[in-house]
Amino acid sequence: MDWTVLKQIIDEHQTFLVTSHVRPDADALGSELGMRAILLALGKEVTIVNASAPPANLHFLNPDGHVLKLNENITRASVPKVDVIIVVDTSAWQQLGTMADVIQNATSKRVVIDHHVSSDDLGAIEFKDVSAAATGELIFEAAESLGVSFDAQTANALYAAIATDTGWFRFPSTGARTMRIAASLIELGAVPHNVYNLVHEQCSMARVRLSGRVLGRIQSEAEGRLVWIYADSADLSETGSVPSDTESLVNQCLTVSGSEAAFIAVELQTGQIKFSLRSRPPHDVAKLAEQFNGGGHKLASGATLQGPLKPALEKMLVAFRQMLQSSGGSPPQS
Ligand SMILES: [Mn+2]
Repeated sequence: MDWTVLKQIIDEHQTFLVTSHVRPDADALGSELGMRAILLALGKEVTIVNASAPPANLHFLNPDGHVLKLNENITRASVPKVDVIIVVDTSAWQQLGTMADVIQNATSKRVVIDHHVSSDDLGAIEFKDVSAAATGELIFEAAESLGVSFDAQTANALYAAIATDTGWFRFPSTGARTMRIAASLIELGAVPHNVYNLVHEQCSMARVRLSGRVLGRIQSEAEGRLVWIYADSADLSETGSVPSDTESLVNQCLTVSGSEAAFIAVELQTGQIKFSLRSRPPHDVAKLAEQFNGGGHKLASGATLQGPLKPALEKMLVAFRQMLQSSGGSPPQS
């Protein structure tokens, strides 16, 4: 990636707003905080505002409250009018939630730094690399080329960004580049076991109970090539869990031998059904998600359908059967 244009944009402007997608994950937050550190080091003013708050297990990434939530920590009217808006870890209007409108109504120059396949034209100068395992990698590389180093707290945030987006360095996106950057972050003060503990080992009893209940009804389709689960509103209310407690359950489906694709459907309080979709190569669930106005990565994507649950599940099952039929994949072992 050539970062000279980014350097130029930063050199020529003074005020920046950094934002990312709704329901920000560690890559979104780590990338925002990394970008903030870069801009501060270069003497710029920067504000981070998102449409939604970080999930509880990622609050540790934002101990000083630098990541603001629109309409909660900052009113729309007080979002600063900046020279440049930098969008990290998404390039889809829909993923920006209520921030989409803020961006559209601003006269600021726009920059996108992202690694997702799905993308809209945000009218931005794009720094996009779909081969990057995380946007955090791109932020690290941008910092290197701009001659900026990170303190331990920011190194931890970027380590969290990369570790979580690669499933702790095991997804196919993990390469030598990923490991080199992770090593550099450790040298800067990131502590891997602390990050893992804070992200994954602070669960409520409700969350673990929910996972037992939901995984207890795991089902397969298409001779075991598709494995899927759902969580309905009773699962959430009776265990005392929240929708974000279902995160990562879908990955359990892909641990079943012979599985090539997986999904979880989660019934939200709004009545909408939120799907998280997973696949192994050569299947492409980003393309599948697009049928439902969703998107994401080839191997991990998402889409939200209208309820009720049952017809939404049926629609999704049809789409998966079609995908499995058309992209073949490995035949079951005999
Ligand atoms: Mn990401």
